[in-house]
Amino acid sequence: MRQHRLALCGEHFVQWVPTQVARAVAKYRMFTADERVLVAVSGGKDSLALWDVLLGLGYQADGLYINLGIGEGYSAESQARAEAFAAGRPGAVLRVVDVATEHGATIPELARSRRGRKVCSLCGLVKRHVMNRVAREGGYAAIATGHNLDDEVAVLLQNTLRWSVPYLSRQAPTLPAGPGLARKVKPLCRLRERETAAYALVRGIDYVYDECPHAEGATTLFYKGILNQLEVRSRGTKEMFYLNFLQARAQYDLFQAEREALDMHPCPECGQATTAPGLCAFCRLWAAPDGGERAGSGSPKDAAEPQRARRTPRGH
Ligand code: Q46
Ligand code: ZN
Repeated sequence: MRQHRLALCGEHFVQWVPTQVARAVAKYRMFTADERVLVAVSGGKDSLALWDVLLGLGYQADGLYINLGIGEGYSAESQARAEAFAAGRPGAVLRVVDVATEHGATIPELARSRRGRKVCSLCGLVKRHVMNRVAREGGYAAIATGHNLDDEVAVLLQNTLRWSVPYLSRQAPTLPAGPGLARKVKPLCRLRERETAAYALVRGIDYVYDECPHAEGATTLFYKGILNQLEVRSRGTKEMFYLNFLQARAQYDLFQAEREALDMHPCPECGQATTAPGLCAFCRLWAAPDGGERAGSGSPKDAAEPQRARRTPRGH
């Protein structure tokens, strides 16, 4: 790990990763040992590595798998990996939500019936809603997602190039709870993608290697490529860009006006917070044939964000 000037063998690497996660959990006040955490697991390396680390650290971490009905068996295979992971850890609880069973359509079916809406945008909206609902109903203090440093930096670059203040204001390792919204945390935010992959491999975690078919060509991947090139020229660029952003944000209380201007109120249908007048975006989606508001291209890797009108497409 050139950016840390550190080289570890497998045995010591899988001890080092949890120390980094524990440090991030404490530094960004994500949750305490007394609080229950809901880990959003996709069957991929990041989320399963996260669940593995949190269980190993002794946190009360349950998993949530959301079956989106994607691809020729992609969702089924992902669910199988998540279930196999849970089955191999005595006491681990995996909650499963099947979107088609609960709401009557898979994500691709929903996208087909809502012409003009991008699959990833709809998918992110549905996942955020389901995560919040399960967290509320289950009494979880926080929802943890497997976003790593590369994910965070790529989204930060996208949002910065557009000076998309609404999204920049919500990019943080910990987003506090709001009315009807659980706290959202990203305990892997200081680990690189290759580090979470290495951790999963050394730990023998069986994860889905394939990306979601809809992730192909996603703009996030393009920005990750650019950042990797920058990193070759200047080691540590990713950490510098992300950590200095967080520091400036805290030091100068950036985005305070934006946060204060947010008019969040509970959706009359589902109770989750929204800035939209009347029903939230999720409830409008299933209520109206055209799905209510328009959406942009969306971000392939879902993240934590209040349900609100999407002014620009770079939600994270
Ligand atoms: S699952 Fe959903 Fe992602 Fe697939 S459809 Fe797009 S948002 S790419 S993280
Ligand atoms: Zn609603």
